[in-house]
Amino acid sequence: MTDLQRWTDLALAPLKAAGDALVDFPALLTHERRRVAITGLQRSGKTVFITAFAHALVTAQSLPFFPFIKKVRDVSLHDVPGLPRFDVEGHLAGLRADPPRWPAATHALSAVRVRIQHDPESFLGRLLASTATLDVDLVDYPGEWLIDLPLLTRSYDEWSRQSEDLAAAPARRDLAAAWRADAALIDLDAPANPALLARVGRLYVDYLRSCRGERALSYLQPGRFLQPETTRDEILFFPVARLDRPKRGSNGAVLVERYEAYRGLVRQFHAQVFGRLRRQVVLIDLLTALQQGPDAFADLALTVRTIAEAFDALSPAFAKLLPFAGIDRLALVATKADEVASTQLNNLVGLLESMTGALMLRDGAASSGYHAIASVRATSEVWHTVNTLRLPFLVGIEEGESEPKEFFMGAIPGTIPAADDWSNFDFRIRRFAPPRGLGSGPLPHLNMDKLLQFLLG
Ligand SMILES: Nc1nc2c(ncn2[C@@H]2O[C@H](COP(=O)(O)OP(=O)(O)OP(=O)(O)O)[C@@H](O)[C@H]2O)c(=O)[nH]1
Ligand SMILES: [Mg+2]
Repeated sequence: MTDLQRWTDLALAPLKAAGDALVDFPALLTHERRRVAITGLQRSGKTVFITAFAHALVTAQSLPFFPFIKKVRDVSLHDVPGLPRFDVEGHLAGLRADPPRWPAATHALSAVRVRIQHDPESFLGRLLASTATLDVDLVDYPGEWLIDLPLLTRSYDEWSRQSEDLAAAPARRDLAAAWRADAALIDLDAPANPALLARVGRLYVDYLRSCRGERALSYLQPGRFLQPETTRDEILFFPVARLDRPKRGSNGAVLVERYEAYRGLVRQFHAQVFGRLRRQVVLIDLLTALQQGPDAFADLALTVRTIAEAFDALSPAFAKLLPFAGIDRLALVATKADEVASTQLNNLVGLLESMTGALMLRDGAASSGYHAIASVRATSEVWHTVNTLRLPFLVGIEEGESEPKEFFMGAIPGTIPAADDWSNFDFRIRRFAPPRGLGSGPLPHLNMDKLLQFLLG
């Protein structure tokens, strides 16, 4: 496939998805639609974030919270046509239960439209209608799907080369030994042998799972193979970088066909979630990666950068056809910032900046920013004097415990640590249960208001 064909192909799907935005034109002055795409790897905090974001918008009516939207009259939740409803109320009920619980991991796509009705801001808008509408569409999906976006810019052969290189690196070599040994024996020109492909495919899936389970690595493709229900034998493929022109019906041809079929799913996902993207939030669980050590941290950095490159590569094609499809605001967000003391927030942002770096902000968005947030703040802070030093302690209930305790969390680095420094950390991350006794009012948070302002203002 030539680059041109590939781009045209990629551009058409989002255009179809954007059809309703185009026919909306007469209402544009009084009816604005913003799609905020929430991006993040698995367990980075997307579902909690979307719940808190939607709830903050709903409760913001009663707060002096919307300096950026004049006179909010009503905020309501709606379906996004064509997508299952994201269950804001259900997730909130879990957070407010006794004992409270975080949402379960996400296994499918869902979305919610937050409709804000307010006084029109423009002169022309005021002439046309008494109320203006701002729709904010929030889309949730399993984090594993995100890491597949780079496949849209790689042929099977290119993907295979990169995947084999990664599998040969020290952090993965031992885990990859089984599938690599068996894949090397496959005769790619021989007539397809489904049982053989399934066997190596299964070994490859085991490899991806142990990279995640044992090493906390995140650059794991195809991401859907990590989900329990998507690994039927007939869809499995794995990298083999010595494929030239596969013969029809051969093992090699089947691998390429399956790769292309899988890319169809990724393309559909990209169109549904990012097709009309204007504002994007990239959620990153930096603290967990930091805790896991240099390999996991470097792998997360590679993942974030590769996804950013894929966005870069994917957006210009349809931005040309659909001028308002480009990203105009990008927020890079370190989540779960309530797992460190408030004195460490600057370091957390610094670390995020040094990890994602100039690459993300190169030519992506008109306006970008780094943030450290807690969507739902699970800890509070107290200060004690220890040996004449004033030190902050976190107070929270650790996951699995029933009583709150105080924890001294220590310091986190403000830039990527040098190779020798990793062993000197005394930092230990803790998982906290959601706060108890949440009522119907606004949720406790850290910096969500600033992020909201940045995204919607
Ligand atoms: N302390 C704290 N923990 C959080 C916060 N947000 C998320 N978490 C933790 O992170 C976990 C994952 O959050 P989710 O929102 O489910 O993450 P996700 O990105 O939707 O994960 P997938 O659905 O698996 O892709 C939660 O179960 C919590 O343990 C937060 O604001 N503060
Ligand atoms: Mg989720």
